[in-house]
Amino acid sequence: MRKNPGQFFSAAVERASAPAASGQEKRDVFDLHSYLKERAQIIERALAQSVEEGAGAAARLHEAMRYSLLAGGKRLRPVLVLASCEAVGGKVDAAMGLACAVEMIHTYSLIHDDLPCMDDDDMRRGRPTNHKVYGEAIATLAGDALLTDAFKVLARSAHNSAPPALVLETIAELAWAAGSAGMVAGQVIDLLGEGKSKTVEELEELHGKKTGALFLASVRGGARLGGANEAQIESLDAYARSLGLAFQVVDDLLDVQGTPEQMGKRTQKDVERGKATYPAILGIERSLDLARELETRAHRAIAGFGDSADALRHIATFVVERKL
Ligand code: GRG
Repeated sequence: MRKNPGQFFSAAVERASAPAASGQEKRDVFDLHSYLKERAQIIERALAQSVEEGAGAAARLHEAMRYSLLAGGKRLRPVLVLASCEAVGGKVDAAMGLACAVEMIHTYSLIHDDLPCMDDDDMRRGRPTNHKVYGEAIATLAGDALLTDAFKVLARSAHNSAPPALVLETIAELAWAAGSAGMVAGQVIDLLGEGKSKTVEELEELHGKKTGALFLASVRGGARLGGANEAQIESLDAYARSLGLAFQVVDDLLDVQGTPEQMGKRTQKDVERGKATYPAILGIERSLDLARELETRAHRAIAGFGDSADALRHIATFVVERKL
């Protein structure tokens, strides 16, 4: 289905790496393409180790978990974990457990979201959805296991690489972001709101929970594990909130403007399911303006950081310019 995802990915990365406005020459040397490629490789290796191939009765479960977890994807959330850690001068090893945990939770949410009882989708990340290959029961359990094991992976990092007190705080924040106050709440609001109109404020609340909370936990957690002080976390918090919302505005636009080949999944879903979206409420042009405004806000939030935050700056641009 997805013919050449790299083509679209590279184009957006090139724009995000393009020379910035005058006065920002120092940032032009940053090569986002190489950065994302190198980070994705480290993350892929760590993820493959986080969910090992099972034996015996559980082999099928582990196969289903790995099928979706190692199916590619942009790896945006774990990259944000590592970039936030480095932005405050931390070493990526300290945040690798969190990087794996957020991607495992994200993957569980995609598997469950694709189930017939939710969005009922056949394609994800350019391949058949988990339940199409393994059946609904195993897909549900693969999602459950990814969610649970995510916290095991994060908790274990306290022994290996990060101060236990910081890991504990990060576990609590990640549980909040993924649970009944965050992502799951957002999903419920989304499902119950189908066919009903929404204001821009209501849409912001929905997406703040459904997708924004995990972005927020990724950035805040990565920074915390990297040794950030309160002021740095506050600035990065503002960055993450703008970035998460920009991501969602662009996601809505891509659902209208993208093709299944480009996206590796079905498009035009929001209209079909009667979901309120930014383009439906604001129109295409104003939605694009909003995404750019949010990108500017994200950049402004971390203006006080030095070169160590260049990756975060370029990622904000990439999120708005992306075509998948
Ligand atoms: C089932 C509890 C539960 C929650 C589901 C996140 C979510 C809530 C559903 C995913 C459906 C969806 C399309 C949400 C919109 C934004 C989003 C999360 C898109 C997918 O994220 P990407 O683009 O995906 O980062 P990749 O595949 O690149 O990782």
